[in-house]
Amino acid sequence: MERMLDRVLVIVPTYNERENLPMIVGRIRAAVPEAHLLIADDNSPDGTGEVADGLAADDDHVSVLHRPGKQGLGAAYIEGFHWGLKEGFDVLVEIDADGSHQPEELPKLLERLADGADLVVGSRWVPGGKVVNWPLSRELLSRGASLYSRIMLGVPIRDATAGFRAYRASTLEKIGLDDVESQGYCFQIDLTLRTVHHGLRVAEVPITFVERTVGASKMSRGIIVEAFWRVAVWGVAGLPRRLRRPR
Ligand SMILES: Nc1nc2c(ncn2[C@@H]2O[C@H](COP(=O)(O)OP(=O)(O)O)[C@@H](O)[C@H]2O)c(=O)[nH]1
Ligand SMILES: [Mg+2]
Repeated sequence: MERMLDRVLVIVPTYNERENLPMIVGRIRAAVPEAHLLIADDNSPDGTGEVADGLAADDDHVSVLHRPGKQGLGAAYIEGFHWGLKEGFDVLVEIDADGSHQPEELPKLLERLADGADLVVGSRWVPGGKVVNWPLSRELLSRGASLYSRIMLGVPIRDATAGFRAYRASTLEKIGLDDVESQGYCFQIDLTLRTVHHGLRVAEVPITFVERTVGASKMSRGIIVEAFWRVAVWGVAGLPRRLRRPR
C-alpha cells in the first residue's frame, strides 16, 4: 500500500543567516502549518544557532540541529534526512533560508508528490519557471551546470542543482545516504542521479526563485570545482550503463 504523505519535515540549512531565519521560519509555518521544521546550522559565527534556539523555544513545530562547523550544504542535509527518517516523517523538504525559495510555493510541490512522484524539484528552467534579481553570471552558471549534467549524466532534468525539493521518505531510504560524499551544491545533482538510477519518478514544477536581499551567498570557486569534477567522474562511471540502455 502507498504510504500516506501526512508527516512533512522541512529542513532549512543555515550558515550566517541570522537576519533571514525568523522571516523564513514564519513564512514556512504560515504556508504549511502542519509541517515540522528542522534548522540545520553549521555553528554559524553570526549566531544563527542562538536565533534558531529562540525560534524553537517559542514553537513546538521547530527543532534545531547544531552541527560543529561549516561542512557544506550536502552534509547538513544528510544529517537532517537521517534525523527525519528516524522520527518517521513521510516527506522531507529542502529549502534555502534566504527567501530565494518561496514557502508559498511549497504546497504545489507537495501536491505533485502526492500525485505519485518520488522526488519533486522546484525548477527555474522549465516553462513557467523564473529567476528574479539574478546577475547574468549566476544565471549562466546555473543553466551551464544543468546542461553539463544532462550531457555528462543523461539525467532528463532541466534544473539539476535546484535546492527547493520534496522527497518521499521511501525515496531516500531506497537511494541510500551513507555513501554520499558530495559536500557542496553538487549534492543536489548527486541525489537526482541516484533517484533516476533507481527508476524512481522525478517531477519538475516551475518556481520563481528570488535572489536574497539580506546576507551573503556561500557560492564559491571550491563548490563549482567540486561539482565539475564529480559530475565528470560520475559521467565516466555511468558510461557502460548508458551504452546498454541508450536514451
Ligand atoms: N548548514 C549549512 N548551510 C549552508 C552551507 N552553505 C550554504 N548553506 C545554506 O544553504 C542555503 C543556500 O546557500 P546560498 O548561500 O544562499 O547559496 P546561493 O543561493 O546558491 O547563492 C542557505 O540557506 C545557506 O545558509 C553550509 O556549509 N552549511
Ligand atoms: Mg541563496
